Amino acid sequence: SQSLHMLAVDFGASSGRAVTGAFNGRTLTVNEVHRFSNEPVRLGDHFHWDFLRLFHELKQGIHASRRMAGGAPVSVAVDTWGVDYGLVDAKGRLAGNPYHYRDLRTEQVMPEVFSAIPEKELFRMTGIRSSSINTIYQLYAEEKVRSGYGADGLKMLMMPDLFHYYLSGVMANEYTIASTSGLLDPRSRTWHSGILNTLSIPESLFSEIVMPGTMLGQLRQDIREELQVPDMAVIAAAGHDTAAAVASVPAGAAPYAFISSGTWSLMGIELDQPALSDYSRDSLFSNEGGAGGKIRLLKNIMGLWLLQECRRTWALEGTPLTYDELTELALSAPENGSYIDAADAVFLPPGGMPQRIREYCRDSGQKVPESRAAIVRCIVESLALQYRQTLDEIEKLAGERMEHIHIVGGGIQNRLLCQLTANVTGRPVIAGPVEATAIGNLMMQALAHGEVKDLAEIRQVVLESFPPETYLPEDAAMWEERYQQYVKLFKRQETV
Ligand code: ADP
Ligand code: LRH
Repeated sequence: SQSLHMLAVDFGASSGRAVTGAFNGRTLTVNEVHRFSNEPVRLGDHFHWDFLRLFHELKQGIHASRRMAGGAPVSVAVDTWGVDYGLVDAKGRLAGNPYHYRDLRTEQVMPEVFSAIPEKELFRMTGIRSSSINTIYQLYAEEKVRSGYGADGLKMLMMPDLFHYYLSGVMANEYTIASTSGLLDPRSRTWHSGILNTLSIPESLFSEIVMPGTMLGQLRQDIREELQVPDMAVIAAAGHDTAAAVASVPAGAAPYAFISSGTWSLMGIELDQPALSDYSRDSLFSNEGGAGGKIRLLKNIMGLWLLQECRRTWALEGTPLTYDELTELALSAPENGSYIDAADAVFLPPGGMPQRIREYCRDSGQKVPESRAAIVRCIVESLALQYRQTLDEIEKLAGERMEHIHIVGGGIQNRLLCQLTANVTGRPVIAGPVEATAIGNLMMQALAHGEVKDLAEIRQVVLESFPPETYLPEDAAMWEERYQQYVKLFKRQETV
């Protein structure tokens, strides 16, 4: 066939998948050839990703892709969740197992970092909201890195770069994933040497930044032989999953806000220049690097992590429930009226989520959601209300009204959340595609192959290939009233 054949491997925080894509110049056809869960491991006092397992799953995906109808893929690209990394020594060995961003070792070092560079200053320098998950605090917590002891020849590779290195032997730091580190200057799009020097993080850890859509190299010969696959190019597409998802939002010309909905809800807009005002910082936005030279101004909202964790706790207690059953529960629950602030970092660590939600409601003077049904409803309504608050802030920052909200990712399978988002924001919600991240990864590969020319063309292809679904707002007056109660509970600064 004349189509371009590619493979995307997308590692989310809760699951991963290998998806083949055939692009015929106008539309993209995708096929999931491998899916796996991503289960972090607590080892001693720390929380890690199981990198070897994940690399094995990546190989399984590559192997499975060779049977793609019409011929094996000519290229592969990996994207992952943000902020995490591995350290590789001068001999190419992985120095220790990568930490999970929810590991708490960073919390103690944040005050130390702020005494060297005040938090407000750090935001002006990087455009990134301070959060204990950020690479900057993780690297600062690595004593051997800071003391320089044993750091000779070490390289820091963010997760997609790490996978690409072990696939191809080529080391690079790709821009979109590097932008999640909290160590880039968002204007020059390079490592911020002032910050590195002040924090004694050696510049030698970092490689030159490559832009999304860069050909890195070829699949190593031993891997090709092991997996019995033909030659494949390894491409730095958009290494950050959220950047890949945003690249594939099937948007037209009207102003819109996006929500990439999965473990996290990432809500924001695209800009040409970073928004570094105090208002932007106080409203908890980050300026991350996007495809096509864009800045993704977005907020990390706890997202469906809240539900994932309740589900995990209830399964441990002997009540395993599917996501559909959880939604049924929420639909059966009476009007709730108790809310949490779903952007609050207290919900970051794993464990005991139902109880933490109850305590949060109690401590903010609200009725305590006792039943499972009440908790699920509290989560879903609180997410929708948080989206509304974030939309208000986005419109202040952008100085214009957003006509629609595009939601992409696994979270759109929660139809109740899509409908409530439309109701609470009063805007049509355009939902899809579910696999936006893998699709964005594939289309950024097509860009690297020269088969599409820019973001606008990518979005047109996605719109034609994966028609989205629209949810229209309902019960506007009731939700406006609830929103007014909600903002009184969780107030933030109001002036731009
Ligand atoms: P990530 O990439 O962060 O691992 P995904 O995009 O795969 O996340 O989305 C995972 C989320 O999608 C889950 O937390 C869950 O809430 C939601 N989800 C998955 N399947 C369903 C389903 N059948 N019904 C409703 N929600 C679902
Ligand atoms: C979503 C995501 C998000 C990051 C978080 C660590 O998967 O990439 O954009 O902030 O993981």
